Amino acid sequence: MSGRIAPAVCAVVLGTAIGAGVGAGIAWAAAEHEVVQKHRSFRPGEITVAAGDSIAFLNDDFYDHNVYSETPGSTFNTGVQTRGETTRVTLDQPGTVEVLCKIHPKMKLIVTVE
Ligand SMILES: [Cu+2]
Repeated sequence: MSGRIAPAVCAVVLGTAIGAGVGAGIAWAAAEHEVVQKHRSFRPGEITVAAGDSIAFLNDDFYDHNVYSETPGSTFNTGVQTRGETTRVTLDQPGTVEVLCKIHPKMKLIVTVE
């Protein structure tokens, strides 16, 4: 082999490192996801994120919104957001998080935190 590592060996080593990292709950690089509030609804209406990721809630609507969650372990309240405002929320607890708007009861976002 004269000092070189075969590609197949590299792939196995990399795969093992990633597997160990996930198993230990290590956050590699927390991602940010965007959810837009438009026409009195969340877009998208469902999103899957990794624990430790953040969601940027952008109000791109003609109305004020007030995003919140009362899901145990993932409670938050952005307060009233006016048009053009973005508020970031970090979700650390794996599970299903129900996100609602205090101003518009029909608005609902389901976040799956893995
Ligand atoms: Cu709203």
